Amino acid sequence: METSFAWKSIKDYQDIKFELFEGIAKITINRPEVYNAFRPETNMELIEAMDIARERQDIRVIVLTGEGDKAFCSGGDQNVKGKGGYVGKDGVPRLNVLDLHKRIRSMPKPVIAMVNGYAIGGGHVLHVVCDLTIASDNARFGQTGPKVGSFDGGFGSSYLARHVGQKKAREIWFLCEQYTAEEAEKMGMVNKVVPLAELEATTVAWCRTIMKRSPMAVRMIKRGLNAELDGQTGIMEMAGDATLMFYLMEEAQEGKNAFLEKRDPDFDKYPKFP
Ligand code: S0N
Repeated sequence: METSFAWKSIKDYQDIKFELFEGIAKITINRPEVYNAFRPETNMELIEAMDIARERQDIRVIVLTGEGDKAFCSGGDQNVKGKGGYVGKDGVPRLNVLDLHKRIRSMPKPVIAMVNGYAIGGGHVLHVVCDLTIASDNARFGQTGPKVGSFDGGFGSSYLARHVGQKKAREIWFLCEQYTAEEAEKMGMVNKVVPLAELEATTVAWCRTIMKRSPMAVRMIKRGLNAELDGQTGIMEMAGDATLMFYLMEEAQEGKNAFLEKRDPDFDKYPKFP
């Protein structure tokens, strides 16, 4: 099994690392001294990296992880929690991790959480929002909100309940206990558990398999699975991709060409599928 990969930096940041290997973008929260807790600046950098990963043609899959072998992410940085959110260097309180959730959710490429330790609080929500979770055997999962004065009633609850069921989701939030990687896998919120030493190799292997699949088919599956939960926004995302595919058809091009050529479009020549 390969154990090291030639990750190349895409862009330098303060709180994160953003690297590329083959078609895989790896985004690492790089604040190990606080178990990779996020502050507003961390989320701003994560959001920018996600936007770059969305745009770049040479990126097919995104992996989100944390630096070191202790934590994936321990949620909001309690040192900068103020009234109204987490306070950045500009003095403004923000809950901008929600903008990151939206980016991950609407990313037209798979986002894989590579959980290498604690996924706690907002860090737990981050792995929940990702499309797949691959965890090391030392990983621990749990919510802390009702213990430390926060909660996520958004994806961190409703999407979690789609993974583990309503009763278990309520248990996770009401009790604020921690769960082993094995327990999390049994509950259905983790796809695979591997020894820590094999975590990256396994994740890269899964990415390579996904990259052999049709990007459009994978994209549409993500849209379809999201649409069930995301209401009008989910329908809009899926309909947007249907429009994208329609634009690729001659039938749509005939409409545009007819307009530019100042003639009536001839749609009769296109098949009417039963
Ligand atoms: C992770 C835990 C369980 C690890 O325990 P352990 O092994 O005993 O290590 P510690 O000594 O506790 O930690 C090591 C060092 O790391 C620092 N640290 C850890 N977590 C944080 C943190 N979140 N913020 C700041 N520092 C942290 C420790 O202080 C320690 O440093 P030193 O060595 O210098 O003392 C344990 O650490 C733990 O329970 N951590 C806190 C987990 C937590 O409660 N996180 C916050 C939960 N709330 C949120 O995430 C907010 C969510 C949110 O903002 C939100 C709101 C609306 C909608 C969505 C969200 C969302 O985020 O999703």
